[in-house]
Amino acid sequence: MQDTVVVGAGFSGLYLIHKLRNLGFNVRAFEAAGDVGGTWYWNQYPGARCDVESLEYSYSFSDDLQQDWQWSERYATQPEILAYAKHVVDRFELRDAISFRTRVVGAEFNAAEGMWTIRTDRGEILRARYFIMAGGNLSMPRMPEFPGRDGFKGRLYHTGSWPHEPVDFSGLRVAVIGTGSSGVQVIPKIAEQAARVTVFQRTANYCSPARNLTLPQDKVEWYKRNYGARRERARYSGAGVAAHPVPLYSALQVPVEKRQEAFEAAWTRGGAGILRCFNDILTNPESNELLSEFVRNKIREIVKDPEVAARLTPTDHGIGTKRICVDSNYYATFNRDNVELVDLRQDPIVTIIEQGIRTESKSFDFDAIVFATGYDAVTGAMRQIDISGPGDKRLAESWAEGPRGYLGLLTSGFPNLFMISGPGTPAAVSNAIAAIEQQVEWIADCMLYMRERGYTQIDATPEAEAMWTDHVRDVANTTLMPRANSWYMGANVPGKPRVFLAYLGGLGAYRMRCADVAFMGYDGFKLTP
Ligand code: NA7
Repeated sequence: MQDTVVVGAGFSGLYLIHKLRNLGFNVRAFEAAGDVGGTWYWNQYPGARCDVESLEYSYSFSDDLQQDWQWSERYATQPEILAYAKHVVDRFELRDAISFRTRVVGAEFNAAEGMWTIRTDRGEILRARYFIMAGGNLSMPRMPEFPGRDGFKGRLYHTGSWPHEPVDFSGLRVAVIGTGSSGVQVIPKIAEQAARVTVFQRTANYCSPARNLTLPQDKVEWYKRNYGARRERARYSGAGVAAHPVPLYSALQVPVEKRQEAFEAAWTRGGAGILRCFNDILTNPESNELLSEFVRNKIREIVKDPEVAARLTPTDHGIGTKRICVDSNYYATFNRDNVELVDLRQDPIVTIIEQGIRTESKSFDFDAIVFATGYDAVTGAMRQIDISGPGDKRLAESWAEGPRGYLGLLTSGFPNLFMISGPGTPAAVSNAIAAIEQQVEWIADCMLYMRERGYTQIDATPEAEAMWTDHVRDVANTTLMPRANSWYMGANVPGKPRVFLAYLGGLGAYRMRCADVAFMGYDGFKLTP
């Protein structure tokens, strides 16, 4: 019998298996994909890469691993990250714990026995004391319900479930719907190949240039010599990234020319760190507007056709309030003759037709349509599973008004059901691997504590859960982020409750809070012998 069933074999699931096995727990993981890697298994679209630098977006738990692995670029490509995940599974001999191409479809908790009964889509039924959700926060691709979609005669793709064979767009007329991080990455690549690319944009987005490069050997060696200190700094930082500056000043506190200099320097450095060139970009509307306008001006400089530039220029939200995109040649791609931009706010899609897409004003013929339309983020993967706690309490009902949880690690009424990268944790707004490591280690310590003291059940108290849920909301409300219609707010999924899904207090502060709660004997949790 298993002690522990884990859903998912991405970076959370792999580290969980490794960590818990080393503590003597018996772990079985289920993974819907054909191999490990989670989001990096599914997102095999051209141009897919991480928007956190590779020397930071990697495990820190094994110094041998971080010393041996060679990242080749500043921002790792999807194939390189997938190769890394495969290396980890082989290096730590984790593969035998994982059942691939198997989905967990349901789970019920038996209160008398203190055990979960877990069902898979292959008809397997298991019992386990601990049930751990490691299914990822960007793992449920969303395909909007445009009428006529199934009647399209050409090829349909979603960036989040891309074929594993190469896709050749040469000579084809391709539509791309969506201009978030995935669209911004895939559009320049398709434009290099296809005869014509038509981009359907609902919301113009801010992009910061990646300034990607082959990692210089001296930088890699410096990092490896200093990995201990870099990782420690990342662990206690806001976003789990050591290289992000820790700004001291408000954008309004410095003279105009100094501010411009700082904006230019951040633009030249590239990456999401541009949001940290001052300490109030995400909290003060005036500061935010200054940086937003700086980037708008960059768009106007890069894009030659002023009308296209205007359509690409975000005006309905401030920079960083939706996730900033880290791009390579996105805006410049609109200077190509084979690329056109349709603004869906001016000319919405009416229907998909056999030959392509019809908007209010026009019909377009396409050979392929690429949906870069994002995910049912953070809660989507968990809500796919029919979970019921004691007294037949259903998770879907418990979360009807929005997800709840204490520290985002357990949700009241569902004992021994741990969540990684769940709602109310900093994972979605941090270097995900740094956030994952902290949560895996907290859960493993908790399971060890329970085993050593003879506890068999842990549950969040309703009071602690209510306090944390309110705190997550209150912290979000000190920022500008809830104002935007982002996936962080659930705004991209029709009918999803409008709740900020991540904890914005920072990874370091969250880590300390979790550690204090454990130190106080798991304060806010009910432990049952
Ligand atoms: P995102 O960031 O959610 O982007 C999805 C894009 O698709 C975005 O531009 C959406 O416009 C657009 N979209 C979604 N639904 C529709 C419909 N119905 N019609 C037209 N356009 C639509 O997903 P990504 O995959 O790009 O990135 C997800 C995360 O992965 C990213 O933030 C990084 O953390 C990595 P909208 O802005 O909602 O108006």
